[in-house]
Amino acid sequence: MYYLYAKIAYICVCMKTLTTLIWCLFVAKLTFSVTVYDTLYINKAPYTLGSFTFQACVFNDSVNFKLENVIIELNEGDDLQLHVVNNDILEHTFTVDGIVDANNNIPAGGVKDFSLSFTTIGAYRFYSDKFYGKHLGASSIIMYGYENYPRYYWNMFEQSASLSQDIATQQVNTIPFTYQPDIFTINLKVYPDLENDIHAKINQQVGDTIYITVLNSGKMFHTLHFHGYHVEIITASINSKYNGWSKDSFGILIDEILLLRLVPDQPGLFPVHEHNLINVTTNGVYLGGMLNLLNIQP
Ligand SMILES: [Cu+2]
Repeated sequence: MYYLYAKIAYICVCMKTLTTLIWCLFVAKLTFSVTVYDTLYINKAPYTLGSFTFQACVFNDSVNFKLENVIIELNEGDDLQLHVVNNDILEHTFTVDGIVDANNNIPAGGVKDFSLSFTTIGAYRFYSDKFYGKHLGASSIIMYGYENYPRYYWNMFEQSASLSQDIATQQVNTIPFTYQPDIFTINLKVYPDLENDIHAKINQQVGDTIYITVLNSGKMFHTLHFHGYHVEIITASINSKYNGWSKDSFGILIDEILLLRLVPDQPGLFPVHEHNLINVTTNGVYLGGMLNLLNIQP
């Protein structure tokens, strides 16, 4: 009889442990899905790169203009609560392809809050869809998921000094057929400055699984050529026939975002660059512009 009581007591303890375990897993799931709060500032200012002076409009992390765009990284399951401050004297939008495309105007000098939820892991473009916004550089990346892997970001953009002045003063509202950029940038930097960009230069090891987001925020078609490795194109937002291809060179259409997976199979220091070599110059001097490095340790 005592044995039976002991057996029942043992089963009860086991059930309680199991219930506790299920409860813990439930709470853990709840706590893993968090709301991330962030503030973006739309800032506009002239800047000098090479020997040219441009007008730039960017999404910064403070009221002070910096020649860079914020990159937003979210874990899978996270929601984003965003406060956007427009420091420009012109109206802008906060637009995310497929996520935020209505009621998203932010008046000049005004603010607006946005709540974002994502259902598919991957890379998303956010930008001001005003002509004088995205064509002055207000275009960047939200990465949702892949948080357990190294993630890198290459935001390709090029600009003409005189055109940027005309865009800023709203004297043009289309890209002229004769458009000829003076400067070619990744993350608004040129080689060799890109060597110090933690989002651009890849420092990893053989066998790592690396995710690279490539965004074409520019006004022309871009191409990339990898030396040393092939990459798998996970998703291409416009040219979806690329999906699943393993290539060392490919194009990125205007406004397109690509998610790439690189698993290096050999050590070395290799370049990855725009395949149109004019785009690998700064002030007409080769090497510059859109040239980036892959540093892979054994
Ligand atoms: Cu090459």
